[in-house]
Amino acid sequence: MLRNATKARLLAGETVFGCFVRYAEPAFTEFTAMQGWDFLVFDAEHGTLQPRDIEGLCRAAELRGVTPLARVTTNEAHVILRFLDTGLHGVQVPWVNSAAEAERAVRSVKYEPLGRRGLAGSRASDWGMEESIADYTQRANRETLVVVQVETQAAVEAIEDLVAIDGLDVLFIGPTDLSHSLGHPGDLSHPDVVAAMDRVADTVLASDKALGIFVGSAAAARTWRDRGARYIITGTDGFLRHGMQDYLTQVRS
Ligand code: 3PY
Ligand code: MG
Repeated sequence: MLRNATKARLLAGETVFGCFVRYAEPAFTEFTAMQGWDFLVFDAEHGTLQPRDIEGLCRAAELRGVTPLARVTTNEAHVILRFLDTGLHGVQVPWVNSAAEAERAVRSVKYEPLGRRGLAGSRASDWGMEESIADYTQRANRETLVVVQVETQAAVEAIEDLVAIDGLDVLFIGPTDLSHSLGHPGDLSHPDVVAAMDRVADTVLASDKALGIFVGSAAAARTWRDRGARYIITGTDGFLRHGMQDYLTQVRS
């Protein structure tokens, strides 16, 4: 039964912390969920996760009371549908560069009258066994989180239009792709990249949408939290890498 605690916390003005997961092993998701995250984002954009994997990962996250989301591969209705049918509580859509693309993402996620998401019995609707399909569609429209990634120069230039789109919950800065798009791949502290992120942040913070961002460290998370970002994601790989390297450095010194 879909009850999106992360969306409820965002609507209450709170800040939520999440983590990308790229591995298809449900036990790893369950273990990660038990660390106390608000939400996990199964990353199908970068990596090998498929909807079939994600259905199992959703169960593992729900079992531990953590909101399951996925970053989908692309902004296409038939692709987003296959992810959402697994029972995800929302999606994060990469490379959304214009108001029309943001509207397309919302239409793919929402049922009538807000969108055109394909309707059938699936895990998302408890196969129609818990409530009527009509009630399910209205609940899904309320509960499902829509996050779009702002990670190109075009998206930065369209940011005033993007924040005006109904049905979007979070505008999420993707710093790495943004640096690439601006001609400074990987240089997140280049003045052009900083200026672009500032423009996006200021515009989103002045709107009724939540600001999201990817961070590589707790220090960066705190900086963005203090600035007003309320949907903050890091990744499991950084923890694994630093923990392992730290251990090996200590035992070999
Ligand atoms: C980026 O930095 O491009 C991202 O998409 C982060 O998640
Ligand atoms: Mg990106």
